[in-house]
Amino acid sequence: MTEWKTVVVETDLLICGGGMAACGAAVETAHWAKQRGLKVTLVDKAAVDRSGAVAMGLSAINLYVDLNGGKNTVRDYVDYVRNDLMGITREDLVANIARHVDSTVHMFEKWGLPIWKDEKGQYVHEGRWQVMISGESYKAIVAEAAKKALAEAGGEYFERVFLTHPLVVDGRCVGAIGFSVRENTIYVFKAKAVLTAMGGAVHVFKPRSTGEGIGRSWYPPFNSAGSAAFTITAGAEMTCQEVRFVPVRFKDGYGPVGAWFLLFKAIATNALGEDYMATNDAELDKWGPYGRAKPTPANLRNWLMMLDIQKGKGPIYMQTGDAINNISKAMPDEKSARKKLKELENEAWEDFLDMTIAQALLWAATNVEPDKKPSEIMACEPYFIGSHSGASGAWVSGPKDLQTAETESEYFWGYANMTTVPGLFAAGDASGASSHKFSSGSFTEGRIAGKSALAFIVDKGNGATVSDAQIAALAAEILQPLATFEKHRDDTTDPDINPSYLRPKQFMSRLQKVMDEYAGGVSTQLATSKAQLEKGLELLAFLREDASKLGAETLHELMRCWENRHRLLQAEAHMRSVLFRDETRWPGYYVRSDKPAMDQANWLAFCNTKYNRETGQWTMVKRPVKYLTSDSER
Ligand code: SFD
Ligand code: AMP
Repeated sequence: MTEWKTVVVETDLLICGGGMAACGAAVETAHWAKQRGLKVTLVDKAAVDRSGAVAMGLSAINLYVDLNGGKNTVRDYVDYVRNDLMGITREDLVANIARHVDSTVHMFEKWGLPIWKDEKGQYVHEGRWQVMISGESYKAIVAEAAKKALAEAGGEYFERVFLTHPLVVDGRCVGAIGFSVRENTIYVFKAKAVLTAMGGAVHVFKPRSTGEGIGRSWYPPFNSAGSAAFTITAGAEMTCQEVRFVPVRFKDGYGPVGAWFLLFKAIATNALGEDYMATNDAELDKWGPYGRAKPTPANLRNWLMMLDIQKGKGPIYMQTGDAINNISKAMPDEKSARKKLKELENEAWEDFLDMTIAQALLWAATNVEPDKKPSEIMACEPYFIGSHSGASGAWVSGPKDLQTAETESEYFWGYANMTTVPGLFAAGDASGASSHKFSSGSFTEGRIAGKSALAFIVDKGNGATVSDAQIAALAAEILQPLATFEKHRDDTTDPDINPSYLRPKQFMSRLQKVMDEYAGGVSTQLATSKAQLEKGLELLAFLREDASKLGAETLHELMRCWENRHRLLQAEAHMRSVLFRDETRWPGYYVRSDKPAMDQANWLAFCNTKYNRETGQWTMVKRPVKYLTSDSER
């Protein structure tokens, strides 16, 4: 094998990832670190300008509370999130983000992000919480601010370094290790505190896009379970690993629906032209206090749609033409109606071009004129994402000042957003049970977590030193796939078919097949059961055995190997949590066919899990859901 070198970087705070939460942490901590003479280092597997979920841009900021506008309160937002997640929410975490998020949005605007304004100079809202942006360059704008802040504070950032493992000594997280995806270099980052913000997990489940469309997904494929694997491996308690997110999107291009439903007030119908939300309305009574919540929780909106598909009433269509024509026809005269129609048409295309360009291409390729022809929508494959309408992530401490006498002993352990591993913090997709943060909330949570990590550093100082032997063992493990491929590559004439190794794509296909067929993927209409999950876990154990036989031909493939090892941990945490939660709480995200109803008496609780890296054992534990106020106080 070619020579490899090892670079050791010493820092105070290590930020893992370069997405929204990481950039938030960089901007915030650079300010405080400079005052304290501390060093902040950020590490991204890609280039920060275009990395993570916002790489392509976005067309809306989905979380803006507008506290100063006075129309909403933090409590309103917390109620919205709690209802949308069928009661399973850490209100302290949601409130902490909601009370700070507006200042984040104002910062984005100051840095040059164009936010739509009406004639009175007010933000144009998509819905109650969402504001419209011309956001093709959203990530580049945010990245520029983060990099500038780091530079001014004497910090550093590393791009194209893929982090594989946390460094844990005596139970405290003291850094991370990974490798460059461009040159033969192992990177060791030694830190006093570590913030993980490496996004969610895509391609754990088999995607709908296969064959010529393979790789296309709603959430970015480069979010490959880095956060989950990092915190799971470190031994942190994880939460809501069963709460996957299944978004409804325009079919095959994965274009967003929010602007259509909220801004254009469109209705989606079945193939018979029926509004499934109206015709299936009675179903909502089955889902406890949440079925009648306003707005209807996202998973229940999916579920009512899926019921029609099961009845043979699909496909489902977004009635784009009706929506656009209804708005333009309401104009006072024909000339302004025509003008409005053009304006709406522009906005519809911009919505896709700002954040899901492939959908615009698909529209163009299939001659779609949105004012004339409806477009098919469908429920996607499941994703793991703590920042949108799913909730999976690490179990983190809340802020002290928001705790009540009932919550403090359960939800607070010293530093906001610290996981149960001292020195390891999490934000954005990486932290669980605080959904609906979106881009602005993730950035905000990064700010909160970063500042809290600095407080930890100031209080606790140095951790134990990671030994050279530990580093050498991890480096050997990281590079093993290259050695395996090199050793056996000439054993066969076709490098894809070899009894001594499997390539990362083959590994991923096997993982996805197990998840799809046994854990409730799209081919089973998101349904699974105890027996299916048990069988799936048996198959995952074999896959885990084969993980040590992964082979990599190039650095890029080495990254693919580690992405898939990360996905495997996310998959296992998910299956075990779906098995543990003995009910169906989020139909539309998944159904436990053997337990098809919600069980408020036993399962209004968090399902948490912990992994022991030495023994490979998982432990499941139920944690209580405690709200900040009683129903009568709201
Ligand atoms: O509506 C490693 N999101 C939307 N948010 C909004 O506010 N408005 C919208 O309009 C949104 N829509 C939307 C959204 C996302 C996507 C993909 C689409 C549409 C098509 C959600 C937000 O984008 C999301 O909530 C935040 O970005 C989450 O932030 P964060 O920081 O948790 O994750 P990230 O930004 O993806 O960054 C992850 C970073 O980690 C790096 N990374 N680095 C080193 N080593 C490893 N092993 C790593 N693994 C990953 C990544 O490179 C990246 O830098 S709407 O349609 O839903
Ligand atoms: P999406 O494009 O589906 O990610 O949605 C963007 C935002 O609009 C998110 O905050 C969603 O929760 C919200 N949203 C989308 N569709 C609806 C709907 N039909 N009713 C209420 N909120 C919605």
